[in-house]
Amino acid sequence: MSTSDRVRAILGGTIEAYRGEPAFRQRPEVFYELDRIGARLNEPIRIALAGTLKAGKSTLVNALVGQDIAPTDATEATRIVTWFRHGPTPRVTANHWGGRHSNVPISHNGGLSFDFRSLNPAEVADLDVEWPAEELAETTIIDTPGTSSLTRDASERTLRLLVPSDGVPRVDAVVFLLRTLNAADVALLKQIGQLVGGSTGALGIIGVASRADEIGAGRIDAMLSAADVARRFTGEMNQTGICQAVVPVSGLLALTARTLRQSEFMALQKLAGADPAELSKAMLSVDRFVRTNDQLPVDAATRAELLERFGMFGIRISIAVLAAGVTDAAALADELLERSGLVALREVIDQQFAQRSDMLKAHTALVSLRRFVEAFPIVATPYVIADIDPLLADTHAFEELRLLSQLHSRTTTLNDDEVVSLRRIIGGSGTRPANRLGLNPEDLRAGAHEGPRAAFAAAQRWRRRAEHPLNDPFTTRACRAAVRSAEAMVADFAARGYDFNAPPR
Ligand SMILES: Nc1nc2c(ncn2[C@@H]2O[C@H](COP(=O)(O)OP(=O)(O)O)[C@@H](O)[C@H]2O)c(=O)[nH]1
Ligand SMILES: [Mg+2]
Repeated sequence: MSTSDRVRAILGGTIEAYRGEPAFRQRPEVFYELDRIGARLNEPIRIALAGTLKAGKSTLVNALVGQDIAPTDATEATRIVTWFRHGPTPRVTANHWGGRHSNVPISHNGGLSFDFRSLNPAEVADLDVEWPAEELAETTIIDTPGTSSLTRDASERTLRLLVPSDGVPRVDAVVFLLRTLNAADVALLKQIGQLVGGSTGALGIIGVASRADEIGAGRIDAMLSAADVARRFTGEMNQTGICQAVVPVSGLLALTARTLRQSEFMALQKLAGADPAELSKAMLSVDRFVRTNDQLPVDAATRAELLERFGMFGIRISIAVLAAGVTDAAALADELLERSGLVALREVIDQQFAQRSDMLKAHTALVSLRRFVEAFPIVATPYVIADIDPLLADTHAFEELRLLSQLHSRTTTLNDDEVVSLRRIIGGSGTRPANRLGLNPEDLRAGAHEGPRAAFAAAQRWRRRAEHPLNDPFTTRACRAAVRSAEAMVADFAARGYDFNAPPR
């Protein structure tokens, strides 16, 4: 039985138990809540974007969806938690605090904006945006108001979502955007980390060094310095033991790449063909770039529009790419997307969240259910908890997730190479066998023996390493987890009849 099925079984038993309690039979809200916990197991994984004000959260939502649907900058809507889900037609609903729902008119001028004239934002608990974007089919994305000491109300709304007082998780994973690493950010991150992982460590937070194109003041090597900053972030955030990975991303560049217009491509091409001396003078600063200048082949208004969409770094990079011989808009878009960091972020999201989405959702359901039966105690409460706790403790995938975050901050007696290979085998670079074993997918084709051999060797090696007399308890625990991960692959390989790229049975 899969972990999700076991969670469903526990939930079914719990619902029966509440039905058997006279005190609860007439309380539909209790059953509504239990149904909701179960329904979430079948829904897309929920990923929230959080971080300080103007960190670039809404822009990154748009970049991930590939469309301009999240309002950016300080409009009313950016002060409210907004859910972006897949739906057949565009629709925006405001959920009011009292439980009332109302339809919000959508207006389109460049980006999407919500018409709040008939609404009082203070009365709105959250906004629900349904949108027919393929990217949302398997992921629900939640945009949150920035956290800052200056906007208490917005910060509280975000905290209520990410660290709810009832302890019932509303989201499965968090992408946390940071431009700097200050004490307030770290404190919030820690608070979130405690909840996301229950009391036993984080189960899904990725750090993003955001607006990465601005880090090098728009210079062409900006993304390189952004990678340095991300490494420093990673180092410092690893000390906190909260994030599994930190990636530098420019949401602006990614969104522009995904929505590049032919007219923009043509304007950039004209600029790339301008007199080099004139062009480099104009590119010295933002002010110069948007100034009236008859020597440039593109008028000032168009240059200002380019600046808004690409940023100075994006324009520099585009001109360099065009000068290097790229001749069509699609190739330029690919190049920009790659450099934006979005491709890398998507890969990390896939490795850390999407491949584990069933496990993350099962974890959320177990933690939610545990809180629920404690909050509404019945005779069966201790029995339900007795079912949940061993599942939380024994499910190997949960242990992998806990270890992945703890390995950063805990000292072990493993050397650096061992840490790298241990992280990999417990799924730190993806949960597929090729990822875990560091093999090419071709090595795992039908009839090849590299896969089972590597998995078997890994199981033996980690078993020996687990028995080393100088291990501390944490090191032993991590090595034993690696043994279990390797053994699971050996078993899985055998079950697939040695066609290792076949789907698991
Ligand atoms: N240069 C640059 N600007 C960005 C980037 N992401 C967002 N911005 C700008 O920063 C401002 C705030 O962005 P927004 O997405 O609304 O931030 P939020 O408050 O975190 O949702 C907007 O003017 C964006 O155009 C980025 O990656 N690079
Ligand atoms: Mg925003």
